[in-house]
Amino acid sequence: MSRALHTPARACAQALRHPAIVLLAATLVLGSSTGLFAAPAAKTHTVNIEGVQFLPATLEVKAGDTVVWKNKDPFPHNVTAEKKAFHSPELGSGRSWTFKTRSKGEFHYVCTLHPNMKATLIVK
Ligand SMILES: [Cu+2]
Repeated sequence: MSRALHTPARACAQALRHPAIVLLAATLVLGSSTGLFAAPAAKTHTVNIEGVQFLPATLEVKAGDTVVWKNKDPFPHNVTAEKKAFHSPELGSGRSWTFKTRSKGEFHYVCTLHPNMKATLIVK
């Protein structure tokens, strides 16, 4: 009789040990996705195009961040980096262009329609 009670108890203990491992694994996965172990989540930055200028003229972001250029002028502009590291289509009034950064570096860019419009995107 005592053996009959002992065996199910041990089986129960083994079954409990297993979920504990699952729980630990789940905690680790959750921890990495919530930023406990991983780098902070990517951000989105905005550069306004207004008064024939890029504002801010210099923007520093982290690789993986996204940059959105918004044309607030009543006429078209574009965003064209040196060596075409990135290059938007022509952006009509009110249009925006989104670019997700990948490579690190200092990128000087202009609007080819108004070459005096110069700005810099620094990706760290
Ligand atoms: Cu322009």
